[in-house]
Amino acid sequence: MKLSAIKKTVMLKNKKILIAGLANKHSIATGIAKAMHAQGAELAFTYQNERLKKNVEKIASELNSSLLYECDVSSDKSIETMYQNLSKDWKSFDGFVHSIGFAPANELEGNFVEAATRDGFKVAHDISSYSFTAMAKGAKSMLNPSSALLTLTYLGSIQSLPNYNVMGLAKASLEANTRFLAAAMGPDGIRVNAISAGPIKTLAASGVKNFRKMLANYTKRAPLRRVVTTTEVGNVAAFLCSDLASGITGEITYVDGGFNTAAMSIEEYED
Ligand code: NAD
Ligand code: 0WE
Repeated sequence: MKLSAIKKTVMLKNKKILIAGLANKHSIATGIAKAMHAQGAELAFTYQNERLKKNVEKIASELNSSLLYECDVSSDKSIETMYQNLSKDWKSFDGFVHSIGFAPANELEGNFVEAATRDGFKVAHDISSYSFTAMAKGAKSMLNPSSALLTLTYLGSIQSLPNYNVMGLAKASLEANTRFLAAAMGPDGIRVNAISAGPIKTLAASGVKNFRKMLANYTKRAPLRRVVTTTEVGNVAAFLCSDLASGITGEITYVDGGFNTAAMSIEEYED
């Protein structure tokens, strides 16, 4: 057979993927959902609360999905109910995307030592890291072999920067979580990975002091001299959840225009 006669296919054909963490059209989860849809995935969505339902419904319908479930990851009961409801529509599925992070706003401003509180630490680690484990635990019995789980992290896990504070600690935990989940679920053929995305102006970033200045700084140092888009993060997410990435697990993949690889740019050096 001629090579050109080989049937071309998309990366996520016959894959059912659950997306958690979509708040609006700017969300990283939205970029991921669009990319996965473009690669042929069937999608289902969770939303945090009634307030966000309409937004999620609109984007889901544009991506041919009417599978929506409420899930507040701070509650085991809410996660359990979500999976019970999902199981009525999907007997089994092929993975989920965890695009959820939260710390109380007062933790994300000013000197780390002064801003840190026991309760802020607890909330940040609970919502931003433990929830990934909790979602994996709940999904386990429904996941097909060759499933893939994915979460979103940030450079603040391995390098300090102003204001990110306790979220840096929570992301370090989330990355370790990714490796331990990969080790625990690998024997069942389930892969677990994280994408470390560069800064993107989403809802979670909109309240952050001097975020625009940070982006300007970023575009100076990043080898690509620009910020990344949710589309670019989405495309890598689609790859990592596809069988093309069947040999990759427990990894943190940077989608940041190379920022983490550069200590200084020529512009910074010469200024
Ligand atoms: P976003 O505000 O669009 O998404 C955050 C989501 O977390 C929201 O959908 C919100 O509903 C959800 N969430 C928070 N608490 C929850 C709870 N208790 N239960 C269920 N859901 C809850 O912002 P985003 O930037 O798309 O963030 C998605 C992920 O990407 C986060 O983990 C964030 O840390 C990570 N990330 C963001 C950036 C960035 O610069 N925007 C960079 C790297 C990583
Ligand atoms: O992970 C994030 C966002 C994290 C985040 C943002 C908020 C704002 C609103 C977590 N919790 C909250 N809680 C709120 O009440 N990012 C990677 C984006 C981000 O946030 C920063 C950053 C960057 C980058 C905060 C300070 C400094 C840099």
